[in-house]
Amino acid sequence: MAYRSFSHFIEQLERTGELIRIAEPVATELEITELADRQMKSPGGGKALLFEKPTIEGRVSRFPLAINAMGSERRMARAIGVESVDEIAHQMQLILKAKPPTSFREGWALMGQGFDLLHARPRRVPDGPCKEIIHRFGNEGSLSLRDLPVLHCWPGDGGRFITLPHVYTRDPDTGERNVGMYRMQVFDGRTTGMHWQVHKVGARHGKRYYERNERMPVAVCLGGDPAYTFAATAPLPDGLDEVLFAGFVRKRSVELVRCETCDIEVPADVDFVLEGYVQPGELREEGPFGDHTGYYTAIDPYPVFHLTALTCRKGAIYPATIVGIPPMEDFYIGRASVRIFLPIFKMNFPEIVDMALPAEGVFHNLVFVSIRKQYPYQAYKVMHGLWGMGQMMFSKYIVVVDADCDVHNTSEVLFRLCANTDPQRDSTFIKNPSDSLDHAPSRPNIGSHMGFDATKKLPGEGYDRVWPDLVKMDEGVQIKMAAVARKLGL
Ligand SMILES: Cc1cc2nc3c(=O)[nH]c(=O)nc-3n(C[C@H](O)[C@H](O)[C@H](O)COP(=O)(O)O)c2cc1C
Ligand SMILES: [Mn+2]
Repeated sequence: MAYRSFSHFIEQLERTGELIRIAEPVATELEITELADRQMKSPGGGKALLFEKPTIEGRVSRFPLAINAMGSERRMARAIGVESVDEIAHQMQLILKAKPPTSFREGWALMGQGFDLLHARPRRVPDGPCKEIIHRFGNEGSLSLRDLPVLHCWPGDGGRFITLPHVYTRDPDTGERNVGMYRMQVFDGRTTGMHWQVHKVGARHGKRYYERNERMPVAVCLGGDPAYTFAATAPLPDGLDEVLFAGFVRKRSVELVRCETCDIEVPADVDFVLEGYVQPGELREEGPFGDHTGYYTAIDPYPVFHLTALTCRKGAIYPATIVGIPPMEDFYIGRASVRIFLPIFKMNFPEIVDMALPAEGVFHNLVFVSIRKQYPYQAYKVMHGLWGMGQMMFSKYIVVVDADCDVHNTSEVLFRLCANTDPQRDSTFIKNPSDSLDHAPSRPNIGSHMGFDATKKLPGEGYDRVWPDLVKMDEGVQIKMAAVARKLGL
């Protein structure tokens, strides 16, 4: 099911008891973070919160603020219109199975055909609700970024940050669109930072504009169908359009309108559009920011976004999230991506049974993969494959276990890791790009990664003893005693 607007989604959350409405004024400076963090840290991710009167330096904002709207398994699934994220994963698998592709790219191309079948290609429309109110800069009384209830999230933050932006850019050579979620520090009413990290597609587009010495049109959307928000975070291969992906996920074509002051198309039904540009070469210090890693990321130079117009719909709701010590809302967003893209990983590595990125690892720090192992060193083949695939390149520790281990049970994986490895024989170090946010490597953006083969060792792997069996009860006895236990009230 597709949502007509972000507020439509919020209404649905409220109707199903997934949202708490807060009528009293609460400060965008630290206070909203504290209340949201309590929800995010409570079992299963707590509730979504709708602050009707967020305050900005003591003034009540003219826009309400919603936070933690995708911060549970159920809300994340509802955000993309399903009861369980696995429904989308299943559809993905059906598309991939229609005609077995032979490469990652071909798999995506095939998905593109699937989009067609599902009428998910975007449609151009002349106008839309996102333009109900238009503020061009320079006009008297126009809205500015200072009117949005942008959070100052943590005490050590360098300022206010827009935390759920969908950043639309275009490849100047091919015209291909990209949408990524890159946080934006508000410097003043009409300029922000643009935190696209060096490995991200926005940064690649920016570099091309810089080389061509051309001003780069950029549009930033907030709100709308939460499928757009999800698509902006999804680790799609460079060149695969997030708008197509959003259309596929929500099973409805995304309607696009052209911006008023820049040559970019955006979904017609988002809550806010920040239109503007990045002047390649212009950098400004951004940060610090209490980040996904649970630590503050340092001040660093990043491009600057200049606003030329701000448009919004009537009744717009400002969407926000906070990041910090896990688990946070982003865990559920990332987890949905892993579920949905698992069929693609399996297509490339048919031995993969399941994969999990536990919350403690904050996305890429820790990856658990279970495989059906057939030949020696297969675990290493899988690790190296993953390290070569898109944003999986950042995976700091990969632990490979056998198919009968539940990768979603961290304690079971740690048990296998400890029991089944000889540390020197069963580990490998590699060099790879590191996540820009990772403060541990000696230099930014590069580092070492480590893989553990915690699978049962095969004869060809230098192990010439007899591998023991796991201690397990006989199934017949289990069934019989389960009945006895019930009778005895055990
Ligand atoms: C809440 C949230 C905030 C994020 N902030 C940033 C950010 O500031 N910079 C960045 O490069 N990636 C950030 N990401 C990750 C990117 O959105 C993600 O890697 C995405 O796949 C990038 O898209 P792209 O491959 O089209 O560049 C964030 C993700 C989430 C969920
Ligand atoms: Mn992308």
